[in-house]
Amino acid sequence: MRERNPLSARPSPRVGYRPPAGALSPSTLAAFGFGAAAPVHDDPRWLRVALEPLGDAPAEVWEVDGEVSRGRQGDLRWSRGGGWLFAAVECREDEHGGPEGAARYAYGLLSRFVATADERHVQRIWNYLGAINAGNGDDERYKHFCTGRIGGMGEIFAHGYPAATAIGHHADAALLQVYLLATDRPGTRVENPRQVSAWRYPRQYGRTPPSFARATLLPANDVLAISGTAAVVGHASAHAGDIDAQLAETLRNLETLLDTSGMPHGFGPSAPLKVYVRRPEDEETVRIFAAKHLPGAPLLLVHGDVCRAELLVEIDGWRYRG
Ligand code: 3EB
Repeated sequence: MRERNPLSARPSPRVGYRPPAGALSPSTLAAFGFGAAAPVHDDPRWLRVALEPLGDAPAEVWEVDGEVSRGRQGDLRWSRGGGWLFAAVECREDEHGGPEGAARYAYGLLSRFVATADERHVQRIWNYLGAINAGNGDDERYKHFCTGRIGGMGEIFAHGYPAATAIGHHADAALLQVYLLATDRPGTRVENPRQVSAWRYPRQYGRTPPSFARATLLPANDVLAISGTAAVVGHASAHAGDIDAQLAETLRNLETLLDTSGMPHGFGPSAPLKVYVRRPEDEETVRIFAAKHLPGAPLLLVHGDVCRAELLVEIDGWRYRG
């Protein structure tokens, strides 16, 4: 058996989109189906995400080097292998008093679980909640989610926030899904010099600022894990209602993250991306933009609402160095 050099970080999971059949192999850390028509597998590594695909409905698959073990503990399920940990919580807000209580509960479970794991450095986290923009002003559901999230974040987040995505789904509005990727050493958090860090957003965006980093360079320096990225410049939303201009601004933000982290320019075959589209009728516009500006990038488009009502599109994903 080959010994692992203790000074070198484990290679990052390989992320790809595949047909859902056969998505799970012994070295699969996690796999995701999208929407109500996705298959159900009784395996803790499989999560059916409550976002409907636009167009093809591939599965997203994370592969690691090594055998993967797995288990469940109440509302939490986990898998680990090759130095990497996947953990997910699904819960119902009506059992936790609403979006704030559900977020506090989900983050509490995840924080306590990760705190006792070897893989305690959370690199990336995803959040899907229903009716994200319902409610006015400080009562918008996303803002309550932000308060619960920070309340449930334990010690493991005390040294800085992971890269994240928070998107509104259109399934059962009470369903909250949160999942994360962690490993045994810290990654490098990356902020975007074009944007105010989310945790410093001014009061107008809510009582509790969103707690996430713009990206994480994974410990082996081989992949940039990119947070949900939208047309935010400074702290303001740009180009309200204009899908073409928002896509162009989002791409400027994505390119800035590559520059800032020292990753090579451009998004192509080594950058699997997800695009969250508020208005399904914008699918064609998004595909035309992607064909031109993200040539060859594996893409998964889903119907999802960005956490600010005026934003029509958000893009997240991975940029592998080679
Ligand atoms: C923004 O830039 C857009 O609350 O976890 C993007 C990524 C956004 C993550 C989150 C929110 C989150 O502020 C919104």
